[in-house]
Amino acid sequence: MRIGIVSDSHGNTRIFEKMLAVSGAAEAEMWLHAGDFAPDADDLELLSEKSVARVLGNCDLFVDGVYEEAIVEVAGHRIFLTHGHLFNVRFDTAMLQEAARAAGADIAVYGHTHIALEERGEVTVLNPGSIARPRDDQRGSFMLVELNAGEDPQVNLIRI
Ligand SMILES: [Mn+2]
Repeated sequence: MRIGIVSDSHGNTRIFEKMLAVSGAAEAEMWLHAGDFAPDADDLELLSEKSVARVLGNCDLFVDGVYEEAIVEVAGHRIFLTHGHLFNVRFDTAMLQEAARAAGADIAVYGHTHIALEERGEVTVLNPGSIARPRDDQRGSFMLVELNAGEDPQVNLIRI
């Protein structure tokens, strides 16, 4: 099963049209939005016609029913989704990995740094970078991830 991961759209929801036009993106069966801004996930839901799990970022105001962490169970995997600012991610992902392990997750997804990252270990750690305000490239980025039970996730980082 394919999922899409996006973060840090910061209100630039028009960029989702460009993202969804990328080959393969329309086949994502669900999306994760790692925050900043969490309400942008509503626009992504409308555009993609798929459900979008989301969490609050440090730039997000309180949104009813949206929290700073979420667990998403999909295709035999358990994903710990959080924005990252509460887990010292500008330093490293150790604290995030520990929280994911404690939650029984095999995948941790975060954003916040606006820098894409893929780390493989006991927990697979993924940051799609920022779709709207990248700090690691001129182009925004997102991820398409193939998830199958009992297999390591296959991760494609895509620049738009
Ligand atoms: Mn942030």
